[in-house]
Amino acid sequence: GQIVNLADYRPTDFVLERVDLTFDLHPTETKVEARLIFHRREGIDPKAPLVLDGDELVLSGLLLDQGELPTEQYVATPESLSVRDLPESTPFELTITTVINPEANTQLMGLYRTGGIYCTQCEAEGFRRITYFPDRPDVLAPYTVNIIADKAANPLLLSNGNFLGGAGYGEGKHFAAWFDPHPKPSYLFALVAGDLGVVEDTFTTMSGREVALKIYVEHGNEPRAAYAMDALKRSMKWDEERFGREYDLDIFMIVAVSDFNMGAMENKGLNVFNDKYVLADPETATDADYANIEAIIAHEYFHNWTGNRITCRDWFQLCLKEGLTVYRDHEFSADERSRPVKRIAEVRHLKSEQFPEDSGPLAHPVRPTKYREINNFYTTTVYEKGSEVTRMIATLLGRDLFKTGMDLYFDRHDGQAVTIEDFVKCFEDVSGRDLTQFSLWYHQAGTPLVTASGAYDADGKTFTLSLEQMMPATPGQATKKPMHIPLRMALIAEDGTAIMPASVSGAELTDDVLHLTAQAQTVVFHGIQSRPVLSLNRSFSTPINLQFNQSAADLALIARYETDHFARWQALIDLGLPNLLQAARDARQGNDITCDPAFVDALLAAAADDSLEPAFRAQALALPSEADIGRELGGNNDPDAIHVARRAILKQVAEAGKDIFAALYDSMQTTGPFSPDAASAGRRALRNAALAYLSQLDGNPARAKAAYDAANNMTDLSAALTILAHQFPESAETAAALEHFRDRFAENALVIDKWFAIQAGIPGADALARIQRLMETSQFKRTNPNRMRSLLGTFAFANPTGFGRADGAGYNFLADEILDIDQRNPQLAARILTSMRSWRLLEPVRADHARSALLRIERTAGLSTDVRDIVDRILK
Ligand code: DPP
Ligand code: ZN
Repeated sequence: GQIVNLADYRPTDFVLERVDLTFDLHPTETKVEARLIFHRREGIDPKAPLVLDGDELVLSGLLLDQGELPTEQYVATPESLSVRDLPESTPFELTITTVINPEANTQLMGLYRTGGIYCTQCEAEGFRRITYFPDRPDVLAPYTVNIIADKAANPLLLSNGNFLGGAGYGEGKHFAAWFDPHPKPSYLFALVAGDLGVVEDTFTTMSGREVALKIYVEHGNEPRAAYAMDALKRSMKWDEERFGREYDLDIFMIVAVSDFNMGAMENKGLNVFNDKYVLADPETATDADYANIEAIIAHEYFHNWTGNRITCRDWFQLCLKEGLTVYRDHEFSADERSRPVKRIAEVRHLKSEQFPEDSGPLAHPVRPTKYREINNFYTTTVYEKGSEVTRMIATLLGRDLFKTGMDLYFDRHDGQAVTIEDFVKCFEDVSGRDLTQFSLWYHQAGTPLVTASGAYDADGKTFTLSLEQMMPATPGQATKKPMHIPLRMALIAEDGTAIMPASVSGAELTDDVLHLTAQAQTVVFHGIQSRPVLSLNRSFSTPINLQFNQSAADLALIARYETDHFARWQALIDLGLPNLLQAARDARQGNDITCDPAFVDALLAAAADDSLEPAFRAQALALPSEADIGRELGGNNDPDAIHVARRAILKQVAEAGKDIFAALYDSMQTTGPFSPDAASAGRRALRNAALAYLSQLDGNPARAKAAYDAANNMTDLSAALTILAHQFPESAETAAALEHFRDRFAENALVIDKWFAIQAGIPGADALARIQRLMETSQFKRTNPNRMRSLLGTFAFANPTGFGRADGAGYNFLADEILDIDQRNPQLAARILTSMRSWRLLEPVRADHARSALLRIERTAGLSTDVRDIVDRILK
């Protein structure tokens, strides 16, 4: 675990011209022959050796231009191969043979086995587990791949690019050859072999080329890939229409596998997916699953241009491909669904996942400058905040100029491995804007705090807005410079109409974007005829914490009249949050819990407003989570008090809204055959929100049980089961429903994951015993990442009272599990361990327990670099 520094970047000494790989597949002894053609870069010392990366490799053969090499000419260790006395200026060919064991590869990095098939995952540094190689993203080459395997077990032999041909190979074997003409880095290499079912379609690109589309799934699952195929075709079309990007091979393949560390992987022409993000049908997938499939299919497809055609110079630039591609998939989903509802979901996710990261010990810049383990930088900061930064560039430039900048980026850098500076330069060049200050968003970690206050002067007809920004300290960055913060805003009159100022001084205002660039700024709006209500940070134009003490009446006015529906939702949240925070303090003190009627009225008015989309109303009714409340409280947190407080507020809303919820529960019923479209999903979400409130009031499980029995799709079924389990964990109805659910879906691993997750989220101190019982069941599978995330991940990330019980048993349990998982799959262990990143916000007794559990991990010998890096940073 050496620390890698951005400042140390330099190009390789040798240029890789081409790659020719031959795999002789075997479950435990796969032979890999890599023929690599290099030449020494101009100006490089003729004595400099060629040094290649490895990871747990054993060299079993090495040839230079097909001749044996004397052993004194090279040094091979599991981590590297170094060859000296290589030709000074002419190209040469190295032939490297390694033998690897896919069956024993429990890290799921490199070549491994899942569900009887061979599959690869090479991002970020998995290729070096296959062969010795310059395993870094700025080494691009065309690849030829030959695959030899037992024909009966592996009728399918797939790799990147276009299919060249195949034939029998004797002894029951056959082979296939693939050629990828697009130079690519090793992290985009993929190989899949085995016996799978396929769903096929075609797509005709904008220039009229026909592309074969194939989605490979386990036999029997073919019908469940139809939605993914539909999403793929819509993605291909959208990228042509919105960004002018056309697909560039004859074939595009997706393979769904059941053991996968991440969501999916954009390997050139051969995406490999966690099957959770491919498979769906009404009986087994929720509306959220459908939305995720659509988004992730799009995301990986969009990488073909933002990531593959133009890739990263080094891993510090990860946000170059990820932030940009997340932004692109967000825009796609917004166009395909409801833009404001999509934005609300994005901001909820950003605040619940990225904000805690950015304010805790794991905070890092969107473009970091050092890392110890790159696997730990596939974070919400790089992805989601990276997307927000891209969105802000689009906000600063406007939609058309942003598109022009993207066109320039594609033209200028196609085929290259580039940096964030190269990307930003394109937008400076097309706009003439200096983005130096703006670029601090890439370099300064932490969520800016913006404080705002407004004053209306009726005599002078002015509205004065005072803005101040504060950048919190983060690890390694004590002091920071003021940022360029683009705040969308509107001024609204008491009657709900928009107020247009005659002029503005003290800040640049372009359309509805106010530019905060200094540490403090006083902005004066002139010609304001009546007291305005300010709606600030519309559509969450900038990812900040905003401190702006608006009256409940002003917030209610925004909630009622804002034309930006995101801002309406934000106003409802801002109305509700102080109530939740006060309730948590009161619960801690044993006081009565009360709730401001202005909030309840505004919330119920939105819930009952038929002019609003049902999905929007459901988002309004979903109050901030317990973890959100804890983050807003900001310290000395008692998860039990937060839980009691939130439940009490929910109940008060339920009481006041009883009739509205009963009416919604009836009227939002969808009829006819199931459709996963956004409007139908919104109706289901609103209906199930109403059901959850009504069940709070009932105090018994009858209504939820009836909903469970009546459900004819997984969205309704799992919603009812969640209400049963989380609100009535001890009831006979819940036990019966859980058993029924398990038996009905016993054959479907993805549904059984839901069964585990729902139970892992049941609040209360007995959660741990439940988790331990579930780990004893025959359905529990330690080696499957989805299963581990469903059970342990849900427990640690989404069950604050169960995981954070006062005696520390939850933290201790997790520590044991992390140490165990780390033996097999360090990446997964490190990811689940990040659930402890906010331990310093806990009240002292729990914080002490958490620290002890973390110290126990830290003091364990033989930790992976992944876990070592996270635990050290969390404790620092
Ligand atoms: N590059 C992958 C992605 O698209 C990482 N698994 O997110
Ligand atoms: Zn990605």
